[in-house]
Amino acid sequence: MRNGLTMYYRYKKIRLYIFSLLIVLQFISCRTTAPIGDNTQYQDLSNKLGNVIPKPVTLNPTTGTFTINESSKIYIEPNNSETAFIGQYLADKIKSSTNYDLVVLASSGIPPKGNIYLTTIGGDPSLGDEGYELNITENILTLFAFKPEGLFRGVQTLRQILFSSIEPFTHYKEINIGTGIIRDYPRFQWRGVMLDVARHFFSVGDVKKLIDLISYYKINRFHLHLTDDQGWRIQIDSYPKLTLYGGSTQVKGGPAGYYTKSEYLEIIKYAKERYITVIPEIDMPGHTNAALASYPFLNCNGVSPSLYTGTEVGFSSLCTKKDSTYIFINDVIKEIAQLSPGPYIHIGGDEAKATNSADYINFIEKVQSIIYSNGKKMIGWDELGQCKLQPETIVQHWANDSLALEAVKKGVKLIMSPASKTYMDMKYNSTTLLGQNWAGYIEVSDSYNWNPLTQIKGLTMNDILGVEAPLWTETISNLDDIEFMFFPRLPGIAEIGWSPITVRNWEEYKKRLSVHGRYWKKIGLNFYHSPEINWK
Ligand code: TNX
Repeated sequence: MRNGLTMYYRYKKIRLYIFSLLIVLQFISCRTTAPIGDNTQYQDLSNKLGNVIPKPVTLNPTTGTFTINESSKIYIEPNNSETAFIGQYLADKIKSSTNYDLVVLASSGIPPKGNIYLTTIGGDPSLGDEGYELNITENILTLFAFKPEGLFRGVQTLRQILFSSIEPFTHYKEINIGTGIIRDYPRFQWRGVMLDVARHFFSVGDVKKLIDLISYYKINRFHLHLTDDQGWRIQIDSYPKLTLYGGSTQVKGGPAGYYTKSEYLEIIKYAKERYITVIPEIDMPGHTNAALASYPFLNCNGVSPSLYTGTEVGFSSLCTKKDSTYIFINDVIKEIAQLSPGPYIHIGGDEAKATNSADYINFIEKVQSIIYSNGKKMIGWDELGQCKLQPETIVQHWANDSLALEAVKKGVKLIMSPASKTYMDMKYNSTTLLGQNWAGYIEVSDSYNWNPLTQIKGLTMNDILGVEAPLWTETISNLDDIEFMFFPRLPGIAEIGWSPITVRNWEEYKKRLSVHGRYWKKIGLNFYHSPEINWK
């Protein structure tokens, strides 16, 4: 009996060994570079160039096939370091998804068959700074643009075509993609994403990962909400306690942090390499508890409150009546302006419920002069609509239609971030664990099905600079959470900002989005598997 049992266990053990060996072998065969032929099985998914988000302005597929393989090269125009950088960026992205190690070479003429060519030579000015033309023939794939920025946007289109035509991270002997011509440029110049790093703090590494993800969808503005009641997140040399004390905690308490100037510059550089402008926001006069806690003189009674780790809004205010407050603001703005290559500084101005309306208006107008005297243009939320505004000031619409319209009547332009459509911290539905619901639930279709032009009655195209999707982080505390709230809603906002309204259609968009889901699964993105989408 005992013997029988031993035999039985030995048999089970051998079976386990064989089983494990099979798993290891299978794993190796998936991972190795053994060619598995071409990607014909995914050709239908490539839908003849059709799975691009945002949807291109014009897309004319032809019936041919363009093939790249391991020995294809990326040719770029000579003597242009920006184009060279973009060429290498494309090579790196292709390498990480296909394992093809494509060489980047300068070429003074049209390169040979089977290659990729990026050029701004003879670029068509009517494409604008961000437009591009992707011309794929059986012989060669050429990306033309008027500016390198346009090449970069076009490279995202190319990456998407490539990755929707294959199983990413699989090694192919050759990859076939459909031929045709895409001519493309944005509807709006402002296509932004905002991240609140004040309620919860996020590392430079996390921020870079987010920048990478949004650049895939042609986002060109990255707004950092750097200060709020719960934390001050950017180093200011003239007021070190803002970060050392004011940046020490976050929502629910515990240690947090801030960006040193060199870290902040690293973020700006990383964004700039992706043709994204960083917009710093220093919120005032409300949302300032972290500053008030750090420096008693900023309070009307000269007494600092404690640090705040809750999630209420609208209770704090800088003392709008003291001259020293404006000296402080000028000092801070001067340092931020020196750090920022971009033309804008966002001053918040929202939910200043602890400041009366006359004081508020006076405060914003003074701050506006400070911003312009430091060589920058001012941006603020809806509430700015009550104030006298400079023509170059921009209002970011979030909740108050009539204040936004007032601003427009004063001649300023709007960034459209209506909370009920673009607030990425709103829950998808009542079962979503993260997020809030004060502006309603926002399913993928809700954030896709709206038009910035008709969102507020009485706007014209000339009044609208573009769209932005903010993520407030009262309930969001890590990169997984950030991904879950942005995906899959952000690509829809990106499409609203880029694509003409005439090419947008939810039923058709859903199909494209599902193909992107395949890619997200591969890169381990933590996205919401919305039941509205038939995920591949
Ligand atoms: C409103 S939007 C705010 C933020 C909150 C957000 C939460 C805006 C200008 N202010 O302070 O974080 O709601 O959804």
